[in-house]
Amino acid sequence: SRLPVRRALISVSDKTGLAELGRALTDQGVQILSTGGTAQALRAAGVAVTEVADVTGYPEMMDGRVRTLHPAVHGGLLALRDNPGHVADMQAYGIEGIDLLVSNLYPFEAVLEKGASIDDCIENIDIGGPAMTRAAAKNHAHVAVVVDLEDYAPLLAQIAEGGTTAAFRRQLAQIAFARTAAYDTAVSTWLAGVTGGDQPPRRRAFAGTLAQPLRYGENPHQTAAFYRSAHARTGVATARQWQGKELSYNNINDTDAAYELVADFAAADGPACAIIKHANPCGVARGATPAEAYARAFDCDRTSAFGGIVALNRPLDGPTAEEIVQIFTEVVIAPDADEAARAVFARKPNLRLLTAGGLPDPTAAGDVLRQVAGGYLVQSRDAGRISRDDLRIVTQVQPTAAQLDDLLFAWTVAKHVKSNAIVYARDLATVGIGAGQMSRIDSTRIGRRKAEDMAAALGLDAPLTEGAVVASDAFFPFADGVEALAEAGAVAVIQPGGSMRDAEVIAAADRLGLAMVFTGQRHFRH
Ligand code: 93A
Repeated sequence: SRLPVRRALISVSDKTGLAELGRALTDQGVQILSTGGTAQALRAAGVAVTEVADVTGYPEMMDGRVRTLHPAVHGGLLALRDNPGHVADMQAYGIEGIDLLVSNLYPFEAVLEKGASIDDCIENIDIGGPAMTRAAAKNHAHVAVVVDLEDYAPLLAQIAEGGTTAAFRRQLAQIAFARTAAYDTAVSTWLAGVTGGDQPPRRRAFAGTLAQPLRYGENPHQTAAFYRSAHARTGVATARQWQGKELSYNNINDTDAAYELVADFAAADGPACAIIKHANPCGVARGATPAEAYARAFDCDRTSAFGGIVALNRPLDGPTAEEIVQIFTEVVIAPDADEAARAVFARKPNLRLLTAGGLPDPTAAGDVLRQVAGGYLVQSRDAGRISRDDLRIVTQVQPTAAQLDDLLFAWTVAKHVKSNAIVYARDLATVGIGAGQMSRIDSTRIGRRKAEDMAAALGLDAPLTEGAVVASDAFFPFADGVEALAEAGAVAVIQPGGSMRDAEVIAAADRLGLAMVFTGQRHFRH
């Protein structure tokens, strides 16, 4: 029960593979209708075509805005061939059936990406193309619709076998509606940006194109794919991979966490490095050089760093690469990598090396999407930032200037640690991180224990938490958390404040001789 293709309408902006397609269809005896530019390209390739204008009896008008929007086209695409009423209408109005539509749309997304003017973007919103595509897809019982260059070959294979199968046409229809949905979403997302304002759009749409089918998801029994959004920011989705195996689902997730973290250290902060495991940092440090930043990040938790993801906010150089390849590392991402660094990494062919070209703007607007059963949650990115002027010192003991630097460093790291997050830091390097615990006090204990383990491994007299500062992503509900920090030897604390028991918490800090500052901003991350 294959449906033969007798009459095809081809209207494409992207003319890749068009000549070959036209010739192959003609060889199979298919009559071809086309819009102006497509007809011209086909004729130039020696393929005979009929202009749509000759079928509709109207020339292309209004700068091409109205060309295929006519019953001779849409009736030909939408008519049910086995419905006597439809057949009678076709005869009454002289409409001939169209069995195949090959269409790709005005390149709205590409024009937008080039930074075109609003008027240019508007003119590149295709109306006739999506209308035909949707009509043909709706009527897939009788019509095959191809919107993807990838489907030219399978289409021709089916026609060579006598026609298209119902299953193939249904699959093509699904692809077609996905394309028009993504297209309109790109337009809507762009308009939301053009209209501006702080009001979230009343209705939101999310557009993405398949960047990479993934071998599996978080676990091998899960399927997965990687989509690049219509307005991709600098980061893992647009980075260049120089070497190494294909990125996995978990690699992409962790690489994103790592790169977003280091991007939060501004140019003025100098080199910064983050090592990530399971989307949490196991070491973050600033340094005079990228190599020093890496070495100091590594020293926070050498055990966990094995098989980690390393991100730097500075181009990779040879010395940094030499440090990194000392242990097994899954992924390295940085804005760039010089020749010396690339030569070092080439010795470890399994290591995935990515360069992103630049750093994402941590203050950029954007949406974060999370799925829940039966729906999804949308929120704006956590672009919250504080500076020294936003801090309120609440204790009798004042933090020193160096402690303030460390407190702000720890606070920036804590923003990227799953809640409940506790980050111990010293001299602009983390020395103990407690992540993802259900109780804040457990996170304080875990961070401390990690510092003790490292002190033992490095042969230090005392864990580096002694004399360290601490960041807490959310307020302390009780004084016990602060008591635990003091017990670990911490000397200064940064936290949002705002607990019902702030007075008790501050009193405990005063009693224990700690300095404490409030940020007034929380950084939950789940
Ligand atoms: O300007 S439109 O929105 N109005 C139309 O009637 C129409 N018909 C086809 N855009 C229209 N198209 C689009 O023209 C197709 O989707 C395709 O992208 C393009 C092909 O134009 P040409 O054959 O002149 O290169």
